[in-house]
Amino acid sequence: MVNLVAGMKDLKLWGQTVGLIKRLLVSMAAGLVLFWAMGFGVADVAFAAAAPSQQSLDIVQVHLGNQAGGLVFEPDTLTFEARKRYKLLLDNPSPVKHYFTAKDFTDVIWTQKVEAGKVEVKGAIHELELKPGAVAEWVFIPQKPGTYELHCSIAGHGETGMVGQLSIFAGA
Ligand SMILES: [Cu+2]
Repeated sequence: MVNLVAGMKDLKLWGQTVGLIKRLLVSMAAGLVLFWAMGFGVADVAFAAAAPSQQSLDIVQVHLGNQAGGLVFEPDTLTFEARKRYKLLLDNPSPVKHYFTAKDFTDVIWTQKVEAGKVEVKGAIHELELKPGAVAEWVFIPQKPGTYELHCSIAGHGETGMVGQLSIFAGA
């Protein structure tokens, strides 16, 4: 799918989104078996069509824990607009490791990449573990409006308040 996105960008087809979607639908109908054989779900193809990689990027920062060792997400409530592109900056300023676990949320976003250090990870991601001092960037486009839970899956952390709420609202 990354190659597909890059290819579309190269061909400067993003300005013709409607035509592109029509063509995608036609090619999906004609070549559904091929898409599946290549490992692309129909949903992934649709997400790619809605994900122009040069679209503007809203930056949102979330700290996992704090320097005092608090078991919290700061902030713990985030709101996203469907079909906008976001860069979620995660860091862990605390002395212990934490998880950013939000399975239902990650099921309804299209992840462009997760970048940590010099590594970029492509494709679906369900949770990230950040060791003390770690930073990661998660670039994605929310798709389905709703309210989804966030927690840290380290034993005892979610139970003592390391939880949050991720909301997606329908855009214009
Ligand atoms: Cu934690």
